Amino acid sequence: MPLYYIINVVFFNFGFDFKYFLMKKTALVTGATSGIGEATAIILANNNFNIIITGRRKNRLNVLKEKIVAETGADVFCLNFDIRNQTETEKAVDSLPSEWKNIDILINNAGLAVGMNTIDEGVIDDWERMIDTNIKGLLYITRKISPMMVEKKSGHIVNISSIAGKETYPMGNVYCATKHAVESLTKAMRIDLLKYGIKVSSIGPGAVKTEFSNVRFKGDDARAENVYNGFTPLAAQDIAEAILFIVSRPKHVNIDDLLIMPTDQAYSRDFNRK
Ligand code: NDP
Ligand code: 8X3
Repeated sequence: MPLYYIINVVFFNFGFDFKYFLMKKTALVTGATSGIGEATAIILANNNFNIIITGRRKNRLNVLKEKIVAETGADVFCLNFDIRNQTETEKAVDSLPSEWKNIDILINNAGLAVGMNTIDEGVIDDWERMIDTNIKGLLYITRKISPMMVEKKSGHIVNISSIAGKETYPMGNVYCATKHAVESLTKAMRIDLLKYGIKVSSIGPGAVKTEFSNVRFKGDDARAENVYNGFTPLAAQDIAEAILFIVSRPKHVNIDDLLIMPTDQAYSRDFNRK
């Protein structure tokens, strides 16, 4: 008789279906309220994962949860916090019910670019928002989740880097530096977690049409739209499909690094605009 069946019978009276948690893996996706994170949460839910979705916009989390539950039948848990705040991040993870703490996959996706200026005209607050989110936030959540993976000697961390983590382009200074840091931290995590059998992967997209440019240009939507003029950018779904590929490889296979570009983009600065 399968173990989940026995446990289910035991817990049946409490109305709790343990079968789910024994058969499905759990993925935590940071920054799931839009773009790549949202598409990733949906595709993983469609592929037998239960999902923890995180972000600052609580209403968006609730709407996404309803959609995923209705469309996929996956279980979804919302964690509403600002990843720049270490205390909030720790409290959010601590607040997970015990059956949700068995996290198999951490998708470190929450991130942003703010502003585009030369270094001499840089806005300090923009710099701090990028450093606090893309580097420190990624570290806070990883510091919280990785010991759980170490304890069970399995897990997979997928860091969302960028072409900006491989190259530096004009006025991209601090954003590029944060994504170079993500590349470096990915390598460091892989070395430190190697002996526990924990996989660490990095995925670096070129231009993806999400809310990224609207955020970068602080709500100047016309300027944001202009970024994608005359060529076909990647869609969030393209990256989500690659993430699904990465996390569904056999146990002995790790995808270290995946750089994904629009066909119409070469490196960070060359675009085939019609
Ligand atoms: P979006 O702006 O569409 O999504 C960003 C997500 O990050 C949102 O869910 C947002 O949630 C979350 N986030 C931002 N700041 C915080 C914070 N302080 N606390 C918690 N969550 C936060 O952009 P993308 O989907 O494009 O970006 C996702 C990742 O992909 C980022 O790391 C980005 O750097 C990277 N990337 C994007 C590319 C692109 O061209 N779009 C290319 C290469 C990499 P909320 O606002 O609700 O908190
Ligand atoms: C986002 C892509 O080229 O705007 O990371 O930096 S780019």
